[in-house]
Amino acid sequence: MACKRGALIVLEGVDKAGKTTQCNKLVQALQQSGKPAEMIRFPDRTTTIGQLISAYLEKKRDLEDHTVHLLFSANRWELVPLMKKKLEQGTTLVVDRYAFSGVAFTSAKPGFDLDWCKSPDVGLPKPDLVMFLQLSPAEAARRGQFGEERYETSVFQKTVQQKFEHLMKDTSVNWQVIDAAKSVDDVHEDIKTRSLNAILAAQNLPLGELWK
Ligand code: 2DT
Repeated sequence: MACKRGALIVLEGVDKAGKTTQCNKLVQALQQSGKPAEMIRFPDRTTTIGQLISAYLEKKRDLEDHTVHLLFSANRWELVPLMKKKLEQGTTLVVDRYAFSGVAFTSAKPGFDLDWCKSPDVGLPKPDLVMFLQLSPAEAARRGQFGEERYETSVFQKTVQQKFEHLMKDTSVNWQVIDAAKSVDDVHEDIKTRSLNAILAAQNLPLGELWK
């Protein structure tokens, strides 16, 4: 029996914006309202590729910059069959970071061209909704120290933010900016409303292909 597909919903944003907290709360709220939903996060550190990426992020090993970019992309592609299966079965996927983080973080490094960064992710399942949790660097700093992992410095995060702003100009992607400076509960309500709308809109549409 044909069933309505689930929506692919992505949360992006700079560090400290509350992405992971909001993904968890959204999945819980959707499930409570009777909508099948699951969370995925990228990088998925559990796979063989993900373990390499994790060691890189924890500074336990070095990897050449192009190489690690392609590994992050491969880490998404390896999950695509499972993602498609879940979406077809009617499960909404709430994704903590996706190809946009991939492009924003690598293109924040010197010498990386935006189009080169996008190319390995062209054709991935296209999100029905991408919410960007917007937070000023000052507010991010008020939320506490950055961690010890690679990329967790305020200088690098500012460049990443600029790259995200550039990516958000692309009208082929359904970007929605969320004010992440509000309380956790207010941000959640905002995200939930937008997600329920996206789920309704997606159920009769085919899944798209990103940047194609
Ligand atoms: P968290 O696990 O704390 O979210 O940090 N990153 C992520 C990339 O450089 N490229 C990517 O494709 C993705 C998905 C962002 C993960 C870190 O890895 C960065 C922060």
